[in-house]
Amino acid sequence: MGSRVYIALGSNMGNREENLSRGIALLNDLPGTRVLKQSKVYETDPVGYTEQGPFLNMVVSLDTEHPPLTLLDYLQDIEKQMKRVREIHWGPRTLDVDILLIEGVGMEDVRLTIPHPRMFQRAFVLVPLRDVYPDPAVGSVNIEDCINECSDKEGIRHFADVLL
Ligand code: GSY
Repeated sequence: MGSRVYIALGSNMGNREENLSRGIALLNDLPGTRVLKQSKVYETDPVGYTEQGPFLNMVVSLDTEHPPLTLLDYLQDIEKQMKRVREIHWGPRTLDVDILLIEGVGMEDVRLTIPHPRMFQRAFVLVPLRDVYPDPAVGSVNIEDCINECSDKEGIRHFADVLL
């Protein structure tokens, strides 16, 4: 069915596990969409704006019948439903939902770039991606090699195998 998509989730406000759980349930409830795999849960030191609490980060794979920009609309709606508040740009958020990869798709649109333009520099994305991605490399880019070059790799801690 449709396209295989890899999505990153992050939360560092409120009940972080509950936010991730609810976000994944909302993804699975989207029409024509089915969540396939969930990564382990990682607690990660904030990257960028560092005066904020640690994140919980995960990656899920899903199949969807929607084209990329329609899926993006749905994801932004999920972030709204989660009452995402962002008083500081790059600051704390209840739930962040980002499209990383869509199999067979490379695109640059004002709203959406695929693959995600910063994903290969962020261990908080690549470590959970490695749990669910079927190959050791994305195209010609080896995931493990990228993780080793990420400046945030020391700030990633295993938090839980699965969400409760
Ligand atoms: O890009 C997503 C939001 N975000 C994160 C995040 O999810 N995890 C960590 N560790 N740092 C972050 N900085 C931002 S912005």
